[in-house]
Amino acid sequence: TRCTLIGAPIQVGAGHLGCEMGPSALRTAGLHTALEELGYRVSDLGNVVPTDIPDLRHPNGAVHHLADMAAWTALLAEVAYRESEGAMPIFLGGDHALSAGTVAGVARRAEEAGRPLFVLWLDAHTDFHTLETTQSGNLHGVPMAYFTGREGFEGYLPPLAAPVDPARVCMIGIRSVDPAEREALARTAITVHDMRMIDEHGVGVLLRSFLEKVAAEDGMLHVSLDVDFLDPDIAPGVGTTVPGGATFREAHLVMEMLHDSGLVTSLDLVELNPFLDERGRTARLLVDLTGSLMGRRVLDRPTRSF
Ligand code: DIR
Ligand code: MN
Ligand code: MN
Ligand code: MN
Repeated sequence: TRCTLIGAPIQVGAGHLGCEMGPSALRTAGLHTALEELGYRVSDLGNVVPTDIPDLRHPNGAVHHLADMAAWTALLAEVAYRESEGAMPIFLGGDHALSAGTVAGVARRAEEAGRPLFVLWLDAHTDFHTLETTQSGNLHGVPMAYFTGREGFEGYLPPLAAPVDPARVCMIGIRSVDPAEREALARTAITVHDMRMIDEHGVGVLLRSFLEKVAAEDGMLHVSLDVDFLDPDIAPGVGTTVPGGATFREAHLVMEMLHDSGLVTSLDLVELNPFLDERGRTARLLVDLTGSLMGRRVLDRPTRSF
């Protein structure tokens, strides 16, 4: 099997600078080698960066860097579509605004393959704002609304080839939702598992029921991993830490179950901010989690301390 690394150093969707260094930190932490050790043929395309930034403004004055996000979305949708044939693309972020493009692109690929696309969203946040409802104006808060086809993006972000059916989206790890997002989510079929659900049922039970749905429909599965899904104690390298996140083992269990399912066809690693990290600790954890997602088992983990 082949996997393709694609750096997407977008940082203007977040409220802090630094995600631009994310792809470099993931490479430095040994992502390429970790995948090769698991038997994959890995190609690294380097970083992609958009060149034509359109002139775009939105009536919501809080919104910033909309033109940049539009250009990134168009570019990444194209790259994700192209690279999701015959290999598994792994997108190295960059902030979560990049998922507007990556999910749009793999959704187009799935539609062409005649298979439904499912999305597993591992995040403290739901990222379900529209350009109207965002108060921070940070556009990493809107990708979920965009690729599920919510209204209000027409004329701003590229038209979607294939919107993702909200009934095929599952969010896990949620613990910071703005009022406008909460109201909008209540009117969709998106499955939202907050941290309390993890506490009460265990993450394995929640994930298993979603994976059964994906398998039953022979779906493709895109996984989008936001660093702030993880507890800040184990993953400090992110600009939007929220207390009470997934533990080390909860996160690895998710990844191990994803591997066993054999369903994952594309992956985003987003929001890593190396400027805020502690000597590469969060970057190494992401590489390790990717290792579990790609087949490393507890008994083959290298013995090293964190
Ligand atoms: C908040 C935080 N909902 C906002 N969002 C995200 O700014 O819209 N933080 N995605 O990582
Ligand atoms: Mn923010
Ligand atoms: Mn996010
Ligand atoms: Mn988040």
